[in-house]
Amino acid sequence: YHEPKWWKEGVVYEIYVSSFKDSNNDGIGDIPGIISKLDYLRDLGVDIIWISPHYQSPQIDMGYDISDYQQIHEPYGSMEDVDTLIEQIHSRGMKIIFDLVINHTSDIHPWFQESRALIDSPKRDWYIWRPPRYDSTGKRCPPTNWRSNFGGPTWTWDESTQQYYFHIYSPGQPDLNWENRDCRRAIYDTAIRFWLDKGIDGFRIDTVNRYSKCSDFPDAAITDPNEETQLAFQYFTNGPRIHEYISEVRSVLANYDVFTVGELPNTPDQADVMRFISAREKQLDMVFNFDTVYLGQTPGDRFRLQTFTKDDFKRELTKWQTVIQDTDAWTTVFLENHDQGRSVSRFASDDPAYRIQAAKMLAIVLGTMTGTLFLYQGQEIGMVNAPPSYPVEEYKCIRSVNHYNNIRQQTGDDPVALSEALEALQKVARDHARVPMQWDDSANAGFCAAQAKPWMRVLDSYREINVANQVGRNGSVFEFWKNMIRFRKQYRDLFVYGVFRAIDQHKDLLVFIKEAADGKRSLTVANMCDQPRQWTLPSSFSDLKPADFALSTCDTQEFHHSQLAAFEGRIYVAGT
Ligand code: TEU
Ligand code: CA
Repeated sequence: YHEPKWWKEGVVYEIYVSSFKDSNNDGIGDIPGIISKLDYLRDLGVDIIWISPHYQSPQIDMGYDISDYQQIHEPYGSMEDVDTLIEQIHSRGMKIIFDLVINHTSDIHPWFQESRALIDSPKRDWYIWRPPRYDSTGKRCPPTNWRSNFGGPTWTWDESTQQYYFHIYSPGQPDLNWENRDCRRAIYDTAIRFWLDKGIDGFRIDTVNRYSKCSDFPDAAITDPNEETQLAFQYFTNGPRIHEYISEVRSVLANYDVFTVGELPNTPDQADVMRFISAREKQLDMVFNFDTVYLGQTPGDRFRLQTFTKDDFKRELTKWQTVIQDTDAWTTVFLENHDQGRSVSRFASDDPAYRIQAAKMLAIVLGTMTGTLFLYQGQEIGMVNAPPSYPVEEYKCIRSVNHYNNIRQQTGDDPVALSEALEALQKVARDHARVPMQWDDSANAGFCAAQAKPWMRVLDSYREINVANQVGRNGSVFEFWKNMIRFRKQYRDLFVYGVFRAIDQHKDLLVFIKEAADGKRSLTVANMCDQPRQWTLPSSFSDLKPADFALSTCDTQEFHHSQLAAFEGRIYVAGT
């Protein structure tokens, strides 16, 4: 049994501010642009809007490098615009959450500037500084051999004070030292209380399990002998004081009706996850587990592609459904965000012959799963990855650019290695989610005016895949999602809160049952391949009536013929 809450039932929609809607034609999405699309989101059935970081930032990592927690990134608009956004969202009965990025700041944040200025600066200890080591030849080396998330060492040398500072991400994102109490207090006041007092409804918490680092900073085992740095997640993920810190954050939030959803990278162990999400632990309300979206990538080496099967997909996608069942924990349901390629391309098919069916099939699967449902902008119209012909210069993400440049350097521009690198970008780069939203079929897809230059190139697929030709059109992906969301809310006992049971059939089929406390039952059937498949009704549904056939991705009138078309999905609801 899960206690009903607004943040469990609400459908969350992530907006990537710079790519959603540009209101003043400087090529960068902005807050007024978001405001102009609120009715569109309301119409889709969105309840909660999460916006990517809108704070002042040099944008080394698209705003996940904050230089002032209380200022707005200028191209996005003013504080007044943000106040208006909050008010306009609330006046439509929706909620808004912000991105909370407090593992690190930008290196131009005044705190870091002060910290780096002098070894005995009062803020020196607000970041993580260490003296160098020297190898047998007397060469200066970083304090550990750890690899950062965007490539290269986790340490950057500071010439003037002759020490290294620590960063899990880029050198432009130094990690805050959570061991320092004054530093933690400053975070709570400036990054958290300030915005709660403006009336927002919660936070998506960036990389929430990395505040506490191991205390002794040992070298990592050498798993890549040819590399200068080694995988070292275990030394800066789920460290010894992490739950103490999150308890503190929680107590700051205690007097507000808000919720938290935290990112939980590199935490495969279920017991570790439960410590974050079990209600009695009083930590977070839910987390994003990345096991599904990591499929096809190598842990710690995103662009080293791996194959995965439909069984892998089914297993990872549904794992938390059963884990949370008999506990007081809650979970999330999602396949996309600003760090991942498009779900239709990665987990179904973006072949023009199938992509509409495929997008609807994924909608049926996600829309009937237990947990808080998160959609990412463009997912509601079935946007797909950039094609293989998208030129490498158009990839802008720091992670993609670093990777490609590394391969160039390491291989001396070897054409085979470069084409492999481009292939990896085409599959799993973060850029696919960051291209402009496709609003209509005018030049620049209606994201900005034709004469303006969007900060990232618009995908050519905007001519076929756009909001204008889907809203109000029968059979479109948008109308399907809208219907699905309405249906999910109508049967929230089943779909949002119900008990999940997987039914093993063919490897290409995902079949599961949901049960509500009052005996209502639903059956979700999805064909995940581009060929028709036979299926059989589970025995517990043998009394199914034609009227129980609730929703299908196909215009079929037959209610349970034994064949599913390519990428067909269906839902049956019995016992109403
Ligand atoms: O992502 C966290 C993040 O990138 C990793 O922990 C990720 O799971 C890992 O790299 C796996 O390969 C957040 C933001 O969503 C992302 O956009 C930021 O770049 C990052 O934090 C740094 O703030
Ligand atoms: Ca703009």
